Amino acid sequence: MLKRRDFLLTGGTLLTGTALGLFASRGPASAHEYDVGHLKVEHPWLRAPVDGDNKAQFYAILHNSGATPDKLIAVKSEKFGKAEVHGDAKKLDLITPIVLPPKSTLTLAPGGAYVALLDIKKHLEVGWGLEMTLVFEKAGEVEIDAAIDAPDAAHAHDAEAMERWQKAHGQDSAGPKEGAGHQDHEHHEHHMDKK
Ligand SMILES: [Cu+2]
Repeated sequence: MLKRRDFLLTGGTLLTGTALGLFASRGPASAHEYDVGHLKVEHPWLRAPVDGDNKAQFYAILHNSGATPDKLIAVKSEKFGKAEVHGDAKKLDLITPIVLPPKSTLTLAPGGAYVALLDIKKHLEVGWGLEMTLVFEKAGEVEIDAAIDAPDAAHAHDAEAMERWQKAHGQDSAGPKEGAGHQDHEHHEHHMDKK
């Protein structure tokens, strides 16, 4: 009993590793978010590479409830070679940190600041998830599970883009197959709920 209770409590708090991450992002259907220090990372997602390509773009909604600025300085995952943070939407060819002013919300979205994921080593299945680590200058590191959206998705969990992608790839519109308890699928159940 004690074990089970500990287990649940742990699962409801911050992510500290892959094993816990499996459970930490479940719960209410809308809770696709992660806390680290004064920061909250909401709906992390990425545009999957177009067919034959090996780079993707990462986005999220970043909240800083703290009294001091912070910066997203790096993104890591075993699944890609490197990431470049493009924090200045006016100079997207430059690699600059994504700056989070105090008491602010910053939405990374297509056309603005983003993180380029390069040299992707694994096929990223649209509709599933990618585990990654975000590195903030002050708040430190947090493990997240980013939703893998279609290459032309306009926002996180873009169901229309997903449907187009599925049609173009000969899949029905029922979403990814019910993998037997596959963690990535469970992470993004809320996406399926929206249909
Ligand atoms: Cu989400």
